[in-house]
Order: sequence, then C-alpha cells, then structure tokens
Amino acid sequence: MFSTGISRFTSKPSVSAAISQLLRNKSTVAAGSLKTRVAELIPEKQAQLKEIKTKYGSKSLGETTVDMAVGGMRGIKGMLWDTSLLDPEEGIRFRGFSIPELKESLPTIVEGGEPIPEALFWLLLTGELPTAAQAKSVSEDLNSRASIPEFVNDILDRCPRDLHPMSQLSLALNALQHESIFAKAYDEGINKTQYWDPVYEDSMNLIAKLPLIAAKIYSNVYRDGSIGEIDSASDYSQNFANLLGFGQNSGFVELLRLYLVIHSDHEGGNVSAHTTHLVGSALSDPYLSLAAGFNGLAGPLHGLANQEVLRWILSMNKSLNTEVPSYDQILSYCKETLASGRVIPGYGHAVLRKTDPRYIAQREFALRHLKDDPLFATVSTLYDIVPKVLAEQGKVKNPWPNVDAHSGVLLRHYGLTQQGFYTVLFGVSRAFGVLSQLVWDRALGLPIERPKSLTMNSIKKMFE
Ligand code: CMX
Repeated sequence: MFSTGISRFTSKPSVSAAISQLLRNKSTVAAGSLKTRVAELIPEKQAQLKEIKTKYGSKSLGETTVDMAVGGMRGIKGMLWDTSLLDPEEGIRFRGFSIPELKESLPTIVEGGEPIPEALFWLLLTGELPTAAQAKSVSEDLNSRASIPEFVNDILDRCPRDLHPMSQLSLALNALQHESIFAKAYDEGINKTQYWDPVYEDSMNLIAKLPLIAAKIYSNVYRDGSIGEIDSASDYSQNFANLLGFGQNSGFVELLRLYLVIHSDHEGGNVSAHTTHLVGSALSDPYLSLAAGFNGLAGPLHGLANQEVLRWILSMNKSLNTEVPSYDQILSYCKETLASGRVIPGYGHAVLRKTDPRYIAQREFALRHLKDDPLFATVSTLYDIVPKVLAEQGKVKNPWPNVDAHSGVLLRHYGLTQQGFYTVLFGVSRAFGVLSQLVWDRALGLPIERPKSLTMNSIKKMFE
C-alpha cells in the first residue's frame, strides 16, 4: 500500500510555542533525550574552548606557504571541527572511534550486524556511545518529524526527470527552508546564547525529512512517483529502504545502515563539510547551509565520484562487450582514461595516504554478502591495478581507493542500479555529520568565517 507520506504544511502551534520559549531565554529540552544531553554538555565545552583560547590562542598551528595558499589550502590548519578527525595513514575517527571500533560498540538492529546512523548521531553530538534505548529514542524522534510539506512535493513533481537528483535535492532543501525554526527565531530577536537550540531542532527536522525527499526524487526520476510510508516503529534505514522500495531486502537494509554510518563525517575540510560550516557561520539556517554543502557534494571530484565510478566501470564493460574484463583489458582502459586527461574516479584523496577504511569496510561487506558478483571481481581487480598505474604517473600523492570506489557495486548488487541517485544517498548520510557540527558551531558561538586572500601581485611584493 503506497501513499505520498506528505502533509500540507501549516505553521505548527508547537513551533511557535518553542520560539516564544526561546525568546524568553529558555531551552526547549525534554528530560532524558539527546537534546538534554547536548544541553548538559554545552557549558563544559564552552569552558574548554575558552581555556584553549586563553592558554594557546597565540600559539602557531603551523606554517602557511604560498603553495598551500594557491593549492586549494591543502594542509592549512584553519578550522575547529570536533565531531571527527582524519589521519592520513589511519583514516577517519568519529569522536575518537575508528570504523571497526564503531562496528564493535554502536547499537545494531540485527544481532552482530551493522551499526545504525541514529546511534552514530548520538555519538557525534555528545561524544558518548548511546545505549540501544537511547538510539531507539532518536529513531522515534526522527520518525515523528518526517513529513514534508506539500509544496515541496509539488516543486519536485514539476522538475524535469532529467534534472540531476542532486540539483533536485538542493532545490527541495532551499524550499524546505520555509520551515526553519532558527530563521523565525532570529527574525523575532532570539538571544545569541540560545542559537544552538533552534539549530538543533532544524537539524533534527532536516535529517528526519531527508529520506522522504530523497525517495520522492528517486521515484519521480526512476519510477512512478509514489513512495512508501514512514513506520513509527522502524529504524531510520529500514524506513528509508521502505520508501525507496527495497525494504523487504534485509541485505540492502543492512548495507544502508553501514553506508549511512561511514559516509556521515570526514572532518571539516572536505568541500561539503566546509561549505556547510562556512555558510552556517553567516547564521544562514541549517537548510540553507546544508543545501550549499550538498551543492559541493555534487561535484565529480567529491561526492559525485560514486556515480562516476560505476559509470566508468560500466562503460568499460560495454566498450569491451564483457561483464568480466581481464586484468590486461582493465589495465589498458585505465591507461586510456589517464591519456585522455581524465581522472580515474574513486582513487586518490587530498588528505588520506592509504586505502580509505571506508573502502575496506565496504569491501568486507562485499566479501561477506556478494563475493561472487562479477562487478565486485572487477572492483577487486581495479584495486590491484589502479594504485600501480597512478603511482607510475609520479604526481598523484595518494594512489589508493577512496570511499566512492566501492559503494556503487554494493548498491547495484541489491538492485539500486541508477547511478545518478548515488550521491543523494551520500548526502543523506553526510547530513548527520555536518549538522552535528553545525549545532556545536552555534553552541560554541563560533564567529563568521573570513580567511584572508591575496592577489598574485601582493604575493610577489611580499617576497621580492
Ligand atoms: N586519477 C588521475 N589523476 C589523479 C587522480 C586520479 N584518481 N588523483 C589525483 N590525480 C592527479 C591530480 O588531478 C593532480 O593532477 P595535476 O597536477 O595535473 O593537476 C595530481 O594528480 C596531484 O593531485 P593530488 O595532490 O594527488 O590530489 P588532490 O588533493 O589535488 O585531489 C582528489 C584529490 C580526490 C580530487 C583526486 O585524487 C581525484 O581527482 N580523484 C578522483 C575523483 C574522486 O575519486 N573523488 C572522490 C574523493 C572522495 C570524496 O570526496 O568523496
């Protein structure tokens, strides 16, 4: 039984009441919830930041060279990002936890199965591992906030089918900004010490609504426009899979849980995270900030690479007229790609200098669940070939695979074959990370971002 899962938007009385409460300088926090825990932690973290500024404010974090300034600010330490940290050799740690450690410690739905993104969200926001009951309370909270206004649905229905799903996602988020509690509270004069509260509310609402928006885009572009319903008793990934029409496939649901966890956060400097943080620093609300971040994620050197990887592999198979190209055939295809001035998608990274642990987590999933898939065989052969080919070029700093080299083959295995949609899935996951940090940006009172730029002449003058 399908329904649109969409309600007509009216300004909810609870929203106005929450804003009035905020204007009276009172938080809208219910006992025992994730929000309570964040509220309890804020004074401690504010004190920590104050101490860092007092003790170390005048210390140098490192040198900035001209190469760094003209080379995409590579390696410049210039941002506070507390939810995760990326080590070039080891890869990502979320609040200190590596991906294998997350798999050991976060609550799961299936015994011994994949961790769930709601649990990771608790960890990202508080730095503390949630109990299964706390993770469930987040699932329930998100389920209760999931409906989307009808006008957003109408906007999506009017999009041409060939408008890229990422553009549709960005459009929907900008329209959904109509619901921003932060924007309304700011209009009505909220005290800056309370900013984090409506940013938290907007962030929860956004994360809750993303599956309905994403599924609507998926169905409009690739199916008949109808989507399933949110089941208040299910977790986020089961609901998202239901909406997409894959909910009956338990393998897909487990994959989605893993996918949503590992794509969520990758410290602050990557394009989607940095953009969300930058735009948010102007006190643009979470809807506008995340939409901006998604526009960056939609670039082929960033999140769109997951679409590009599968497209590139499938076009190789098509040109060779085989499902299982040989080692030599793949080698020549890689060389042709480089000779034609294109990148090999899914390989390389601006910070990592080893195989991405997010790639390894997906490879382990494939070895457990789809080891005989012919496309997985090709992905594995590419892992043997591409690093050597890239290293031979002599200029690529990291020849190893990144997260995007593996996700497509997994999704395709379970029937989600439309590569144009893959970056939308990345976006739904990325929201958990960048919005967690956005709540803290406002709780810590971080200022508007404004680095210094230079002209070519001014650089010359400095050194000549
Ligand atoms: N294929 C071909 N050339 C590559 C390459 C690849 N996979 N990775 C890097 N290079 C090239 C760069 O284009 C650059 O060439 P020029 O000097 O001619 O401009 C040179 O090697 C040096 O680049 P680098 O310092 O090693 O890498 P950057 O930090 O500049 O770029 C990245 C990092 C990810 C953009 C790059 O490796 C790339 O384009 N990879 C392919 C696209 C991709 O998979 N992106 C997804 C990244 C993960 C994510 O954000 O989702």
